[in-house]
Amino acid sequence: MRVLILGGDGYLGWPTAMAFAAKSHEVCLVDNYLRRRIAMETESEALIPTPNLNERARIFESATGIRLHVEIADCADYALLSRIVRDFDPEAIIHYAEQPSAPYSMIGFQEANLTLRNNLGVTFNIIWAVLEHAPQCHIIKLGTMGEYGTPNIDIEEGWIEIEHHGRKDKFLYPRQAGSLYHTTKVLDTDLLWFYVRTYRLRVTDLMQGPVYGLSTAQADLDERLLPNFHYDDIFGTVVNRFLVQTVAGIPLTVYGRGGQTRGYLNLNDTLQCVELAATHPSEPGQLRIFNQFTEQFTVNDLADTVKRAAHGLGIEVAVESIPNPRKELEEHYYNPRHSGLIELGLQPHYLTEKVLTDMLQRVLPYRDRIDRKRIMPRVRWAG
Ligand code: USQ
Repeated sequence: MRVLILGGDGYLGWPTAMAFAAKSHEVCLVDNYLRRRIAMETESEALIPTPNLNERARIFESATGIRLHVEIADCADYALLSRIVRDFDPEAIIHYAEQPSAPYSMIGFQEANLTLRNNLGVTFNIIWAVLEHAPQCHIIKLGTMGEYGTPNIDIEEGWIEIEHHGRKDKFLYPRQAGSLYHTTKVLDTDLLWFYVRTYRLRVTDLMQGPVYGLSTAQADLDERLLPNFHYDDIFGTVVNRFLVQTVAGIPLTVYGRGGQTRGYLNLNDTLQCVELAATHPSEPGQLRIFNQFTEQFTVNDLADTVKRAAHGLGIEVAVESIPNPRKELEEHYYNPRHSGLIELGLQPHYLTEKVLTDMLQRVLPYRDRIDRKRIMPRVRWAG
């Protein structure tokens, strides 16, 4: 299969590219280094140095003999993206090319504006490049569980049937996100759904929870192939942050009461889910939605599990509740369905103490690179 990966330099894009290439798919990656640039601007660079995309592709080729096509280009530039789609003629596009940080999107006008324009603009350009040059291509869009928010009813897989005054119909499940970043993902969904029902595009929307992990079959071939691993308050996700805090001897930063429940997944399960979606494409005119996570827990549960894993390695870490910089419920009902990907064949890797211990051991050699000023939240949801 010819697979075009947009946002190929990212935490998920890079390991996805290597995983598809290792399975003999032809892979083209596109990235404009937006995340690297805004991570530098906000003093939030990744813990482990990562070579640029062309260098990573060369290292991967010398380790495996497999060539990746790399395009350093901005997907928000329609002429560039449309030329790439026309020339590569993909059978699947995996769309990660978005500003992915909720805190970044809440800094102020410039950052919110960049997030809105980039995320919506790129999604719109993909839709049009596919309509014009590859109408059979399957678009796999990374959405987020955060689009749903934390409603006080069960969360369905993307759709809900509603009975009203004796009549029934099926609608997108209500979405009410908690940051501007998450809201851009809601808007993406509406945009895609309009073009799916009007122009018969084939789309899969993967509503993903926070991802953790470093190690994948290909990343383990060479330290320089590891994904970008952020631990800062802006780009770091909570599990990765807690592990780095443990190694640095900093109390784990539970925001507020710590009852916030989310659905989490291992990086290797993201790779499986995206591959399952690509090898089982949607039909023309179908917007297929999966809730992409394997297990759910509260931030407090997570902190306790990390603390136990650290103890097993002889590291004692404290857990500390700090004022929540975000506006979110800190105790709430949370019951999202997530059976679709399991039915397609997903075999989950759960967050065991062994997984955490392995990750702690990978992070330990980088202890001296941890910048303690990047741990405490620097961005607050104002208002
Ligand atoms: N949290 C803490 N302490 C921390 C960091 C986070 O208690 O030091 C809490 C947050 O308040 C939140 C939960 O942990 O309740 C998850 O936060 P996160 O920073 O790991 O995840 P989030 O900002 O929601 O965003 C991440 C990715 C984003 C993806 C999303 C999936 O950055 O790209 O879309 O996870 S989800 O959360 O399901 O929307």
